[in-house]
Amino acid sequence: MIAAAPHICLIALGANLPSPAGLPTETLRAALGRFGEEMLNLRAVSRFFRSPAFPAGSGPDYVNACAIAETALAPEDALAALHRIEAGLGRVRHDRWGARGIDLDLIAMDDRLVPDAGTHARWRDLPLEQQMREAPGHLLLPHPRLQDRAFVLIPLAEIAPGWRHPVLGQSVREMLDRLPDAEKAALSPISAAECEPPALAKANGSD
Ligand code: PH2
Ligand code: MG
Ligand code: MG
Repeated sequence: MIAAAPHICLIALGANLPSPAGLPTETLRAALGRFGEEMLNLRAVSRFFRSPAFPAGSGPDYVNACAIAETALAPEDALAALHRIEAGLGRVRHDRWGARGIDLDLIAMDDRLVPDAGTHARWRDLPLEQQMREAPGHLLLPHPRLQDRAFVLIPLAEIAPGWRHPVLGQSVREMLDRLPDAEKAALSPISAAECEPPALAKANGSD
């Protein structure tokens, strides 16, 4: 039997509280170390960045990063896998946008639009005030706020600058270029010694 072509997942990682794995940099490393056992084969990891919490003043600074993983899982199953990794690292879901010890967001899978163009447009265009109150009860891909978030686009531009948004038609690099300079300047890379990523899976290995 010929195996189905794997999907490329873009995943954003964030943490701004300690977890059972330790400080945010240690928690992100621990999360990345668990991808393989969830059939998410790690292919690339960005540097780790410190970024002020959004909305401003909502909590301690975050550590943010992005990763590329290859998987044969369907989108809902990849999301469930990320939720299991979060749960294994002590994530308890509290407030929307509240401080958290680990947050793993599925940002995109290939160039899929999930669930459909109309639903996606409604969430993408939601006014900020409503974004604070409403959360979609289902998976949306690409992540509806991707194009707005320097803390996602800056790390993502290190590993997937040419990935193109299936609705907006812009690459990661182009979306990043459109963000205000002040938002981009607020992120700073964390020294390599503090956040060395785990070894990547071999691209041609038996994983
Ligand atoms: N995640 C949030 C809310 N605010 N701010 C930063 N800087 N980084 C995040 O990852 C982040 C946030 C909700 O998931
Ligand atoms: Mg998030
Ligand atoms: Mg999340």
